[in-house]
Amino acid sequence: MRRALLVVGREEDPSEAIELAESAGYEVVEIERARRVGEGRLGISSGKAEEVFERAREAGAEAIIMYGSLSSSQAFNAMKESGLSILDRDKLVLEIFARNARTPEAKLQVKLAELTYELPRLKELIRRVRMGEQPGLYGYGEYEVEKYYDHIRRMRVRILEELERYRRHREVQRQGRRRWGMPLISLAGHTGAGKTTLFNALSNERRPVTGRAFTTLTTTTRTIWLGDGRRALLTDTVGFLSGLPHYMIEAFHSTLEELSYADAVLLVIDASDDPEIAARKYSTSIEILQELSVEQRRVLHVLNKVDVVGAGGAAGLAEELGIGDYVAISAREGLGLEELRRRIRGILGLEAELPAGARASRAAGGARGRGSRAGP
Ligand SMILES: Nc1nc2c(ncn2[C@@H]2O[C@H](COP(=O)(O)OP(=O)(O)OP(=O)(O)O)[C@@H](O)[C@H]2O)c(=O)[nH]1
Ligand SMILES: [Mg+2]
Repeated sequence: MRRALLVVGREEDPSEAIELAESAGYEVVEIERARRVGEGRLGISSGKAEEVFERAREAGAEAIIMYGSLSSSQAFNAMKESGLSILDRDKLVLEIFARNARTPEAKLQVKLAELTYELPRLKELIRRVRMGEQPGLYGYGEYEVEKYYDHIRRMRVRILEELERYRRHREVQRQGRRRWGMPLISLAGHTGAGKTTLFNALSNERRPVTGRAFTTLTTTTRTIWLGDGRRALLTDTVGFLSGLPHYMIEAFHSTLEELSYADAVLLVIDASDDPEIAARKYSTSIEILQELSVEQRRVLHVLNKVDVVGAGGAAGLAEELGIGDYVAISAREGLGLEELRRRIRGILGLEAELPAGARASRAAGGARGRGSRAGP
């Protein structure tokens, strides 16, 4: 693993930063706290920067992760003065994407995000070469750097065209599936919520689950049984992350678009998170679903990992997040899946509508039935 020094804001909880750093293949050898990441000409105050660069060299780090957003010139200055590679949060996420992209489409999506990240930085480089501040890229001068910039721009356009072909292919596939008449269900939620674990549990698949961020970058679709002899198609997709810049979400558009067309969306929430972290992840998820025009009535909230927090813990979190209606499950332990299937049938309109009275008495009967079975 590559060694990195991590810089976080003074008040910030470093756990997410450490998780992402590890997911990108870095071992965090030291954590430094700056007043704010993203200020001054070096991304942190000059006094602090001097100290951080020194510590990083002493610790044998090859990279400094400044956990925030750096402008192109801040990143350049810090790289020049420290002699180490400098990553901000976006760059760190891009490295995770690059490590995890397996399919041709995922690789193109990641490339698109990387080039979009790169372009303003190249512009900054060109500006500096012009002003005679910088020798250029790998020793090349202004003309070569500008040519490189144009090359990147053209490459970006080509990738966009290729991705559009994938998107159309997906659309054709989707229409084919519609013709079979099977409802489409999509998983959604923050990275690490347990979407793939749930996907595997419902479909008897063995898609990779690692515990590192962004394990899943492409979609997989399988037929699942919903009980009552009903079937549906379930799709696993890329996870969300709070505070991602819009262009990164845009890059994964054709993958995320699956959510727009789903008849039901299972919004998976990690119930074992601290309420504050859970709240941030939840509001990010809701924003992205809104952006993808997913209607509320198609969304089923699924509180996962109840094996860790228990039903009471899940209920407490649901109340904090203002979620009135949810299903509590443990995807890993297979708890609550029957109820989940029943609720999915409900959202898809596959349950015969019972008059309210009949429903209440059936529910009461069910409860009595369970009670008597559990008794001596
Ligand atoms: N305790 C517990 N852990 C779980 C449960 N479900 C998933 N996990 C763990 O949570 C981590 C993330 O699970 P994944 O299924 O990969 O999560 P994901 O939402 O697919 O993540 P991305 O693919 O990165 O978006 C893994 O370490 C799982 O073993 C659960 O019900 N209980
Ligand atoms: Mg996954």
